[in-house]
Amino acid sequence: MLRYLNGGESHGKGLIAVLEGMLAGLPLTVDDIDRDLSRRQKGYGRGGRMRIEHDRVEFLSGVRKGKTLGTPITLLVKNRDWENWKDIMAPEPGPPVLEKVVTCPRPGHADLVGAIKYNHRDIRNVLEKASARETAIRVAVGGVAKRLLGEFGMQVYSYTMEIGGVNASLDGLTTEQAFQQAEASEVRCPDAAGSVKMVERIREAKHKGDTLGGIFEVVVTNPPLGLGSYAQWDRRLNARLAMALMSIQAMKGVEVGMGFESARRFGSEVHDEIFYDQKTGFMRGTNNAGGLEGGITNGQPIVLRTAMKPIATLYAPKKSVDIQTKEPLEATIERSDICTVPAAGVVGEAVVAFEMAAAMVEKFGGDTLEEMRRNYESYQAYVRQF
Ligand code: EPS
Repeated sequence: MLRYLNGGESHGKGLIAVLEGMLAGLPLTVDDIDRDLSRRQKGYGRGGRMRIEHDRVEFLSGVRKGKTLGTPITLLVKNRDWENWKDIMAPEPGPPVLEKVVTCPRPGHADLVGAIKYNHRDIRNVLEKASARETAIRVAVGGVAKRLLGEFGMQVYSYTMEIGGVNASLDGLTTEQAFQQAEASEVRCPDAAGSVKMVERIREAKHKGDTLGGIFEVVVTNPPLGLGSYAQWDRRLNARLAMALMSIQAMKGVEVGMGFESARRFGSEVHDEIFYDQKTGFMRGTNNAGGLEGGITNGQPIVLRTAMKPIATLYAPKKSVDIQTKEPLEATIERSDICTVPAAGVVGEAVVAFEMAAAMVEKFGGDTLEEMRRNYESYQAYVRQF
């Protein structure tokens, strides 16, 4: 079983994760992970914090001389901003730093529900872990997972489909091309004209003191047929992937393949017909299912789209109520981003990669990479002759 836990406050010393169940013998370096950490920090619409942080991972356990040991992998991403927050965030007992106490909850954030649930009178005790800063360590975990998937020819891509109602056109692009073009765009959108309009829309939001959400797509290429299962509800891989994506801060919906559009069509327009060829075996002409049927991968690329709401921290704040005085107030203005859809795509890749790696460990098992490879290859030979 592959699993992880993470901890860390947004302005604490750093973020950590313990990833347990990774096989021994997987080649792994910090560079594999730092690339994605820096991709997550980019994107037009990011706020001031990203000029402070230069996220890098450190392995505290589980990796030796460039290979995993099969023991828990402890990952650390330090917060540079900690230097500015040492007194405010100090673990030692002491009086609060009054000017940093937050008493006005932001609509749309975890602030109010978190304060009531945990009986915090300083909302900072809520927002520090609820913060999307956490996504940095999730990207680090995803980096390890991607390394495993890469050994089995799987790639995880993402790109921006929509920001604030402006869509991208992906007409005629392969997934790889869309990804390459997205990497060159400051909003991670494959469509150059769409990118320009998205940047304009973010600029417009910034000017108004507002924020914007959007939609990103994650694609996993070359998955083996047979990950996940219909045998029990919580083994359905589509459900696990949706949960992983919905667990990212600010996500409001997930579509698989044709998704919501399939609800508007006739069955004959939706289901992917089955063909057979001696050389390649079973094939499909289309991929409306997004690579998942019955909660199981069908060998086609996995296609997932996720909707992100606009960030809850507005420079032109909305009405709220002070939790101490009960007086109406305008929600606290914390430093914030305007739009993080480009970064959210990178986080989406990571959480999807983790679920795929967990499904690989579940199906092919083994304690070492070589053992998993043997199991994988004999299974693939079986599938080919079925
Ligand atoms: C966030 C608020 C901002 C973002 C942060 C998420 O942080 P700060 O208040 O320190 O400027 O920059 O995102 C990150 C730090 C990050 O690494 O993505 C929030 O309240 O959720």
